[in-house]
Amino acid sequence: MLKLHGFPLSNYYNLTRAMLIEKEIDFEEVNDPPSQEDAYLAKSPMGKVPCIETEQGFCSETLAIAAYLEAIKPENSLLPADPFQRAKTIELIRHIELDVELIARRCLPAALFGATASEEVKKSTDKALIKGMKAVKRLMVCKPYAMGGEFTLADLYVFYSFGLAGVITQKMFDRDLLADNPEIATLMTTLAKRPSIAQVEASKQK
Ligand SMILES: N[C@@H](CCC(=O)N[C@@H](CS)C(=O)NCC(=O)O)C(=O)O
Repeated sequence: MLKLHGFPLSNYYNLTRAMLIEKEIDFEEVNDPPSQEDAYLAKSPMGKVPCIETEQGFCSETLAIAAYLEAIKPENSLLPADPFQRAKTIELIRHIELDVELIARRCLPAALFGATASEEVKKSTDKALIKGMKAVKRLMVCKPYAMGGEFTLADLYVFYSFGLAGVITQKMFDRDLLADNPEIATLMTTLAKRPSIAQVEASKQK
């Protein structure tokens, strides 16, 4: 059986758990926090979570894991069949990850772990986040899902990446990441009720 390594404090681990549930793929969870130890780096070369363990070996990076899962089980697809729509879905995912989540993460140690961020870092992060949100807003359809009528992998990124970026934005800049984006805020509420996401979120409370 496929094994998922990581820990539930990670939004990417939770995103991947929801993805496996959506695709109805059985998996076993292995509690593995991020680590720079050689033993873990052999599984995930940057020491990040999640990674999966298959009969052929380990694979890290959530988008790579998603591609693998789509290939081994095309049913319950989380990517549109139409090639252009599929490319647009991945385009949105990349912008969410690179231009919102990773930008917000610059302030993660200060927002959640008591570190300090310089005024310069705070200012440049806030500015880049506003730019990134404008970019993703241009791509998002929100009728009702991120890419339109179909629930896709992009919705899982919306929920888990904006969730984390929202917490950081509130703490660091005292503003609501989605204040100017009511359609995305409505989508977040819809996504919270999605059974796969609700199941993952409920398991975090235990
Ligand atoms: N690009 C990676 C991001 C994964 C990631 O950032 N994981 C975080 C936890 S949410 C982590 O392991 N951080 C530890 C580190 O950066 O060393 C993916 O798509 O899976």
